[in-house]
Amino acid sequence: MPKFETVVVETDLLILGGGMAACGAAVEAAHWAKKNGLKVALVDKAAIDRSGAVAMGLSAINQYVGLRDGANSVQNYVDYVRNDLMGVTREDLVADIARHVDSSVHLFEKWGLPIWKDEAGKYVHEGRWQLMINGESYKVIVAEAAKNALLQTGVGQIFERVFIVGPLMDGDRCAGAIGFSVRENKVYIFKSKATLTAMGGAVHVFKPRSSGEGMGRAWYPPWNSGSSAYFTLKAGAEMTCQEVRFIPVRFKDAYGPVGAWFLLFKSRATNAMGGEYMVERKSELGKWGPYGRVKPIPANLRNYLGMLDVLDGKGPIYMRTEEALKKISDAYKDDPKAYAKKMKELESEAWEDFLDMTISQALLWAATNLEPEKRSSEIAAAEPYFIGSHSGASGAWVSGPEDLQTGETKKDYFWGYANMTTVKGLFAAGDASGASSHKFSSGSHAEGRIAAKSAIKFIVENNTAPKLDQARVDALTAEILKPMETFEKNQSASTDEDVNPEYIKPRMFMFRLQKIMDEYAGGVTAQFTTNKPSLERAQELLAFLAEDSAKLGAANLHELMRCWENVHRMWQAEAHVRTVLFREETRWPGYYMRSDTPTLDEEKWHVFANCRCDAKTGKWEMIKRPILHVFAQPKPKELEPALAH
Ligand code: SFD
Ligand code: AMP
Repeated sequence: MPKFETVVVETDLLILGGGMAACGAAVEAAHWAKKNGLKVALVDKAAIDRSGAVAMGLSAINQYVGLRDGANSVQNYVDYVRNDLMGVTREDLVADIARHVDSSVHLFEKWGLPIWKDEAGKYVHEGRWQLMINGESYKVIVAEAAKNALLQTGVGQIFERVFIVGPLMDGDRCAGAIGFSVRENKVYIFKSKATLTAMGGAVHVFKPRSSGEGMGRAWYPPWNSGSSAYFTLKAGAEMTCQEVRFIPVRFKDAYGPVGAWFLLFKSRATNAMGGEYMVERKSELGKWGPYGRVKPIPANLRNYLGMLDVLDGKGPIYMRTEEALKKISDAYKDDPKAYAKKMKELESEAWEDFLDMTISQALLWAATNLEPEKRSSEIAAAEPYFIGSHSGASGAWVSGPEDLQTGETKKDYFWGYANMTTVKGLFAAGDASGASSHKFSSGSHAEGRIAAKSAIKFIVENNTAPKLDQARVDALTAEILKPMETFEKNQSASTDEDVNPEYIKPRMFMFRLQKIMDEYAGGVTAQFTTNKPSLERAQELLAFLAEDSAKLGAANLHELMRCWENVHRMWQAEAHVRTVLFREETRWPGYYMRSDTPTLDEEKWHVFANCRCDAKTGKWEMIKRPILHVFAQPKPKELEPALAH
């Protein structure tokens, strides 16, 4: 067992992660920290230039409200998000992000991000809320601004390739974090007065569709492994919407996004028989209360209609790319030169959509001779992901901003500092905070800024250094490094490093977790369907898995990271199974169906389903929290015209 050096870093604000939310947090924190003479440290498991979900770039900014044009209001956005999430959303959080998001987008442009413009100089919209960008270098541009903000002001330090395992506590206050370098034999102890977790969502909790030669390919980044959920759960924070996983429909096998095709190119999706499920199955929408009547139709209901076709044996489902491109170019067909030019332009836009953010989809198209102007392309529902920033909602339960609360909401939604979790000094943003979906890359950046400003305020008003119990730190250090010790002690017990009676390698551990979730918690194999006995069986098997986690074995630092990534995934899985079990209804068909409670139950379940694991006793508690409105609600009859695209 190699010797590990312990590095102790003391700071005021600790930012965990280096993705969109963390980069936003860095920019804002640098400003307020400088004013108040405070220090900031940012820690990322990777290199922030290309870390997180935006690593490959993006081809659209999915949240732009456009307040300066007057076309939309903050309330319009809140209505959109609430409807898309089948009524379950924290309006105060969504509104807070919506009123700040445009300024993040304008900063991106100032920092050099090319946003498409039309001839009149106006942003080109993909849809009502989405802007088209040339986004291959999106993350590099955003990271550069974050680095400049922290390093050029002298207030900040950046630690790259340091994997954060879990929280350090001083009683009920978060006192920092513990982790290790993935390149050197060093354990890091970060002591802080406030900590902002922004370590993304969780991928590979469920068995992915990609296996064999495609293994590891997923829509969301495989390196976001549930560290945010683990961190907040282990600190004892209340979590929300842990049942609201996201299942995106994506181009099959390489997971290319569909937004540009549906919204910009106005493509249809049809089944193998040529039928259009959004038309043929429209009547199904009537079964889902007021949410079946809103526009746009909620993402999970759109998924569900397609899934019904697949269940009926009408798959594959196709994105009708050739038809969509023909329809657009037909307007030019009387002028052959203009027609050829338009076709070339459309073709290059279609390829760029993938080259900007899901390069492997472009490679797959090329490898299979797929020319989108000639042939349709298969789409399919992906495996479930846990992300609070897209069309899922899982994350920590955080305080809203004070100024947006009404007399009725303040008691339940506000506890002193915007974006603080229920644990003192622990803040969350981006995928790490829940019930504020549809923030995407830009809203996550804006939310990181909101949370960082608020965390600095917390530090100014609670400016005492938390105390750490050294015995606890030593015990955590030993626990973190244990897989390396386990491997070293036992490696000679078998001839194959991967099969050993005394340890389990992280890869095998992950396979077991994914199989449990896939089969019993409504994964692809189970057609996204589950029920009480299946969930209880999942819990039984997860308990065995948790026992075996003490026997994880790591041959090197890289595997040590893989061990802890999978422990993090396991905790995300546990929170999910418990919450799906708790909510005795089916609210998001298309994300998951409970076959034993197959309908919506507005009377009992128009609530947030929250959970918490007691940090001391390890006991789980399930909690219902009310859904309250900060905006006057449109009457059901007004919904459709008010929200139509
Ligand atoms: O269309 C640790 N997203 C899209 N957003 C858009 O605005 N437009 C799009 O076009 C989008 N599309 C899209 C998107 C994502 C992906 C993968 C694809 C396509 C293919 C969503 C956004 O990217 C997403 O909402 C935000 O990035 C979320 O921000 P944030 O900050 O919550 O997560 P992050 O950026 O992934 O960063 C996480 C960071 O945490 C680090 N990390 N660090 C230390 N220790 C640990 N244990 C850690 N675990 C994780 C990561 O390294 C990273 O820095 S479309 O398809 O929807
Ligand atoms: P996606 O590529 O699916 O992530 O979509 C990008 C953006 O477009 C997100 O804001 C989605 O919610 C939205 N979107 C995708 N498809 C549709 C659709 N058929 N109708 C309305 N909005 C959509």
